[in-house]
Amino acid sequence: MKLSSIIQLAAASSTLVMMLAAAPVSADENKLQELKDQGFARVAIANEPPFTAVAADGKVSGAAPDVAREVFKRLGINEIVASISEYGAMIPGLQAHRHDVITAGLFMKPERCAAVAYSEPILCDAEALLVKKGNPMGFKSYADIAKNPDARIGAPGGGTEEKLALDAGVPRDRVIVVPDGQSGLKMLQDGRIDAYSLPVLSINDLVKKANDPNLEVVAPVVGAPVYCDGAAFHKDDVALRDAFDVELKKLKESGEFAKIIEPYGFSAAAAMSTSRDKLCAAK
Ligand code: 6CS
Repeated sequence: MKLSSIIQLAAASSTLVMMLAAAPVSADENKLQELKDQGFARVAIANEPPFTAVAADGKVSGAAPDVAREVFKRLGINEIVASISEYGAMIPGLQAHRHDVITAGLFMKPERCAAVAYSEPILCDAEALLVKKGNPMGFKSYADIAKNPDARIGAPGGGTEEKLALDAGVPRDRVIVVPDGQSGLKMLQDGRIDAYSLPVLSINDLVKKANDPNLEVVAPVVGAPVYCDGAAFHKDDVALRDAFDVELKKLKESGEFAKIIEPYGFSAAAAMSTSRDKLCAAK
């Protein structure tokens, strides 16, 4: 090869190397840096203990924000700033960039997995029904509620329990959207609904605080799956999600993950025994 050609080739390849070196970091990789510069991550929560909770002084706790806070700290993002949202509004809020991540016990299901970038599993739980003492209508499943034309069930708007009831055949006008646990409890006590459905740990927390002997918990709801949540990121923020997963894995392996979630009643083993891929594929 002539010397002049070798020189041209060398010049071309060094230009190429310089172009690649200067290539801008993709928007995806930038998101982590953006949050580090911002100093906090904006998280969507529901205020449904023990998954998520906001105290009277505004302090945010609950297993999901506590795990997220610890993981983000290890990523160099020292604070989380929470906003309360209805479950059905969380994904649209994330897609509209009003939140950086959903850390609320938003259970992984195929349709949600298609809309967000979930982390690996964090909090798992079965479903429960809160009913009057003695379970007078004999509910064991959502199908039982469907079969009784007088039965009304309360559930979070856009939540898993609302969809399970509708899918079991409960007509829309007998599935009552309930904004929060206290409202659901009151509606049941006042006889405006005949069952209130949330995950088992949420119902148990509500009953413990209600101190009402006329309540009974039906758990688990027969035929309903055990679900697990993950932190849910915008579809464009896969690099941030992957960085979150690296630190979440270390937390799980060190035993610190269990130390955070098990005092709330969650099982670290349950989350570590499954995966995002399995949960997102589940029917
Ligand atoms: O993911 C959901 O839709 C459900 N997750 C929790 C923690 N509570 C109720 C909600 O429907």
